[in-house]
Amino acid sequence: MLQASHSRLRKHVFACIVVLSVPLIVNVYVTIGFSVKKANALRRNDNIEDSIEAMIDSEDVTMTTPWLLVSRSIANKTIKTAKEFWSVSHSLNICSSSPIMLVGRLNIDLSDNTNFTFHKEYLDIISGGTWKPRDCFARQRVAIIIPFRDRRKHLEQLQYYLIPMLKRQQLNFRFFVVEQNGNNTFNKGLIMNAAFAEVRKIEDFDCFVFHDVDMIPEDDRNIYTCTDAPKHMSPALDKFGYRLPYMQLVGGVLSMKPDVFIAVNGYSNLYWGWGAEDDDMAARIKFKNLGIVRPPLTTGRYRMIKHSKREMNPAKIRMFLLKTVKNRFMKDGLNSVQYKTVFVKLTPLFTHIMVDVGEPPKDTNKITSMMTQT
Ligand code: UD2
Ligand code: MN
Repeated sequence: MLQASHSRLRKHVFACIVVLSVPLIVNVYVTIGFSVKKANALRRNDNIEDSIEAMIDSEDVTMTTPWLLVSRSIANKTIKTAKEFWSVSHSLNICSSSPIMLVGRLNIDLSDNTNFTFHKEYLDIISGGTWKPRDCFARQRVAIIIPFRDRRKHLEQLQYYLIPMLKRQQLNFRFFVVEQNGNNTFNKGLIMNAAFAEVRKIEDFDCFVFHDVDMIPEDDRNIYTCTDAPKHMSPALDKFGYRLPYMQLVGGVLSMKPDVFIAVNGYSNLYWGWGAEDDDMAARIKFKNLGIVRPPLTTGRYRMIKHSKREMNPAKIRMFLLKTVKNRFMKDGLNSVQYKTVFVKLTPLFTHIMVDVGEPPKDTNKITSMMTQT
């Protein structure tokens, strides 16, 4: 009897131990499972961080990037990161007009000591060259229009300084690089008009900044937004001893609201080769009584990357055109621009618009005779 009750007791104790240990085993198993999972997750995170670091440091990315098209995997990662970045939606306050992130005067190094092809700040740029602040509502949507041909290094140098600066300014921006196809004489005014027309088909903007590719801003307090009047943003240039050489200068960097650009009928289409299409724009602004706004010389500072002078528009034609602006500008400009769009491509840092603008009239006298008829 005692024997029997002992063996029953042993059975009970055994059953109790089994019952009690099950949760313990399950618990240990779950805990181990969780820690394995957590460890894996952390490792994955590390891997992602490592690979981003590797992307930034990689010679591969920086040395073999044709035309800034970084490898597909990086582009995809960048797009994914940026999409996640923007999927957060909440009601936002309007961004400050002088954000606290601004640093003032910038440290510009244009020597080959800097690698201009990649910057950490590029990681959340959406393909096509778009960005907007996440925690406030940008004051303006700004299109940066860069006339371009054969200045790839300048473009890399410009974006290297301008992208982080525009992010600090908390603007909603997008870069458009507008390239003239082929080797015919460059016509900056005409491709600016083509750019404006093409960009308007793609997206709405509050502000257009017409930006020479070789103009590097030296101070981030020069805010890239539009005022009601056209704003000449680059009054202080190293090349001119950081002084405005003449009151009517609007060359370099000029911002305009779209309705203002339309009111002056854009740029002239008739200036082939270097010179005076900017002075023609200044005359349009004058004839429309719009006035020119400028930042102070302390902040409207730029460095122009050194380059050789390009083929000039003959002085005779330039002078003739400048004398005829008043009677010509409402017929020659945005409303008469002729071009063909060769392609529009999204690259990681800008929207690339290739335009064919034909060739200049063979007979230089033709321009003057055309103008006499109008
Ligand atoms: C001055 C003006 C510029 C323009 C020009 C007269 C300033 C600071 N700049 O610049 O705005 O009006 O005189 O035409 O006043 N480009 C190319 N590839 C070329 C040629 C031109 O990309 O082969 C683009 C590029 O964006 C360049 C811009 O056109 O920055 C102006 O041409 P430039 O730099 O040769 O003329 P520059 O420095 O005399
Ligand atoms: Mn230049």
